[in-house]
Amino acid sequence: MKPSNRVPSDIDLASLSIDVRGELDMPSRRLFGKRILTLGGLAMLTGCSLSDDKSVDTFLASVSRMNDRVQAWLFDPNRLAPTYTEAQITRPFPFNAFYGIDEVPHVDGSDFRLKVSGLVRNRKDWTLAELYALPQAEQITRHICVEGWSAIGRWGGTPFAEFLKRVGADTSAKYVGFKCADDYYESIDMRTALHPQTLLTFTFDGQQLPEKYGYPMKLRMPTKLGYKNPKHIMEIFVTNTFPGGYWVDQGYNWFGGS
Ligand SMILES: Nc1nc2c(c(=O)[nH]1)N[C@H]1C(S)=C(S)[C@@H](COP(=O)(O)O)O[C@H]1N2
Ligand SMILES: [Mo]
Repeated sequence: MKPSNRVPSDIDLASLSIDVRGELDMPSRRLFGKRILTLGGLAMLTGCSLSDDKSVDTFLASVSRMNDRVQAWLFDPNRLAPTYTEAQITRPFPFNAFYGIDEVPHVDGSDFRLKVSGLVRNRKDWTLAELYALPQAEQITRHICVEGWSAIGRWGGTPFAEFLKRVGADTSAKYVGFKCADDYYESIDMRTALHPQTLLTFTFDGQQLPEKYGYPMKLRMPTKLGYKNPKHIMEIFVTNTFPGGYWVDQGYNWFGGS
């Protein structure tokens, strides 16, 4: 399927912006922990199958009309995102970043160390070999970008919940944050971090993750919009202080239509 590259005209990003920190801290928002929006749930609510470009555009337009609070109350965090067959993979898979493909960061894998910090018991740095030796899983899922395109890809890596367990993360903490080799940064809620389809990925389509898709690793969450999925991850930290993200700090909603 060819990405449409069309920005749905009725997406009003400004209207998505709320102070999510206030929302999370209010006791009356306790449901937050239980019902986090998933793409699957949203697809059902908006009546979109997410099976073709038009359906995805309609879906994105619907999502843009809901604010974070509405989303947080409505959805079951344990719902699984749809998976696809090998034949449905989008080829070539699109590249996207806040810069052009010529500026993709180059990370040297041989002396690379993933930093793990914050509320974790084991602050050791990880080599790629150590990460590759962790239990591996694969998924063929749809990546949906707010810019109006979506594509199906196949990613392989270690279940993020498993990784968090190995580093002794405090899973009662609120957020997991990511620092990337470019100036990108992101953060996600702990429920999503522990979701069974959230993978710390090292491969794309059975090959080492290409530079353009986020070498050495990308966090892949089919329950989140594309911009929530950080590429070129250099550091992972666990925190109770809202870390924000590259786009949310410019007005996108923090849940990312998740
Ligand atoms: N480090 C980093 N991660 C990033 C971005 C970025 O610019 N830098 N862009 C995000 C956006 S908006 C999208 S749609 C996806 C694109 O991933 P792809 O190149 O694998 O399609 O990466 C996300 N993660
Ligand atoms: Mo995106």
